[in-house]
Amino acid sequence: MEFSELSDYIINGRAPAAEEWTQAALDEGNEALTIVNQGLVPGMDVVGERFKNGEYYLPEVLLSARAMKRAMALLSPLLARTEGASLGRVVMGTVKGDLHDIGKNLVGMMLEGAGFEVINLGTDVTPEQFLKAVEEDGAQLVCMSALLTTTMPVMKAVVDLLEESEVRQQVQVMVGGAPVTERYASDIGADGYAPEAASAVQTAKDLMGVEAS
Ligand code: B12
Repeated sequence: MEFSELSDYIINGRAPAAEEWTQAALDEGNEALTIVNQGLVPGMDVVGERFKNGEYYLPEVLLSARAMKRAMALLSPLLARTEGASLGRVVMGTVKGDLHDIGKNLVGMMLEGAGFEVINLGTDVTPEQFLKAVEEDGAQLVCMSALLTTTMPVMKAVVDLLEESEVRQQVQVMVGGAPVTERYASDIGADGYAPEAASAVQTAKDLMGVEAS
């Protein structure tokens, strides 16, 4: 099977075909992570390029996002590891005003797969909701995602709110999303940044003081 076939199904927004291909690839013994990295993400990269260049409009992007989600639904349980002690509790969400969740969910799946316990607050999450979740769930790591330059400042609002309440000392903050940079992360007072899901796992482990495996 060629992974480019799956990328094409994502690019062309063909959800049932993406789902069938993914199932067949799993049946053939391919690793879930390989399918994500070699089929799904390259497909979504092309979608992003086409959107940027004005070749794709929102309806096409939505169809691609739907195809991506269908395939991810099959892979998610396989990436999630259930056995063993938790490496730590993570609260994650896409910040207020922002509805992009594909990358965030990918990071969440990878963190779960690595052994973290992930509480996913979804999208459009207010600073108050982040704070409440940290307080109620006793999280040690907050992960925030933003895909719009206009919603990036909400990340700072969350850091500031955690700072104002007593909980900042007990949590690490990691941020990410296409427009976010390492520099921005440090400017707003976050503890960590990662450009993509695999390095997000390593950064999370570093922040939590977990030995590299
Ligand atoms: C899919 C998509 C959509 C879908 C979202 C579907 C969904 N459920 O997520 C829909 C169609 C809904 C959409 C809507 C809009 N979108 Co849009 N969208 C995209 C697109 C094409 C791909 C995003 C994606 O899923 N990428 C694939 C994933 C795997 O990558 P990722 O998100 O970057 O995540 C990776 C890393 O960033 C990182 N990461 C992500 N989060 C986190 C968090 C942490 C803690 C860490 C460590 C790492 C991390 O790891 C991930 C995995 O490797 C991008 C283009 C692009 N190049 O990003 C535009 C893009 C983000 N959208 C854009 C725009 C403008 C919009 C709209 C405003 C359009 C409109 N006029 O209505 C709306 C806004 C809606 C809203 N309020 O949020 C612009 C943003 C421009 C800007 N700089 O602000 C982009 C860049 C397109 C463009 N070039 O113009 N969009």
